[in-house]
Amino acid sequence: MAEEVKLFRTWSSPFPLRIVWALKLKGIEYETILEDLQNKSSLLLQYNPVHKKVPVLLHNGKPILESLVILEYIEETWKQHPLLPEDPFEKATARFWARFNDEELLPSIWNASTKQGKEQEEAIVQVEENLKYVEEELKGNVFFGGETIGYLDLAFGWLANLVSVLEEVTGLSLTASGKFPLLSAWMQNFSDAPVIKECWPPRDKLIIRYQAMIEKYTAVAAPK
Ligand SMILES: N[C@@H](CCC(=O)N[C@@H](CS)C(=O)NCC(=O)O)C(=O)O
Repeated sequence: MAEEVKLFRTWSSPFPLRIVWALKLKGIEYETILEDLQNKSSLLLQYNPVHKKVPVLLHNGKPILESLVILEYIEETWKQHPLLPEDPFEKATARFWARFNDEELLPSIWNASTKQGKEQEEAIVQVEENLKYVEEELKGNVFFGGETIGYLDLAFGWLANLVSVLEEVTGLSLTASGKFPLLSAWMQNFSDAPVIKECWPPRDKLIIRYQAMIEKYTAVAAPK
């Protein structure tokens, strides 16, 4: 029986992109279901009733949720092109940094882009501290996964295009100032890898989308 693999995503969201890349790297055929997050489909609500978010991976009728969990599911289900290292310590380290990305780095970059005044200044300091850790992780490696793109590259992948989009929208310089040369080189190498490159959403559309999002967040946060 042919396998059923469906991915619920949007055209622009960074978390589902991790799954798009993983499926491409492993050569898995799948169907894309594009969601409008302002008007979520009944299927998305049915499959992800807790968070009601994308991505959702549907494999033979079974929903798998949360992008990092989905990456591990893909890794365990389809063995070709391994994404995680075999060594338990290296595997644990990759998982640690993926969580660091989602729980610390990403929120700090979002805060730096959307807050104002003192809160923004503090967020920028936090971003710099966080990026120093990331720079350290790249020492001696082309990719976080070593010589080839792996799980941690996919987890950090959003940095390679969205940070520059946010920088263009906000006028901030978070990574563009040459302070993180290894990270800058990684961003270039990762972005240019054919499997990754072919999946980037159009930059001009992203700029418009994030401009609108940031205006909305800034307006909500501004004193009346
Ligand atoms: N921790 C989740 C985050 C997913 C997430 O935030 N998805 C956003 C799009 S990038 C979403 O679906 N938002 C809809 C909403 O918040 O209502 C993951 O890694 O999958």
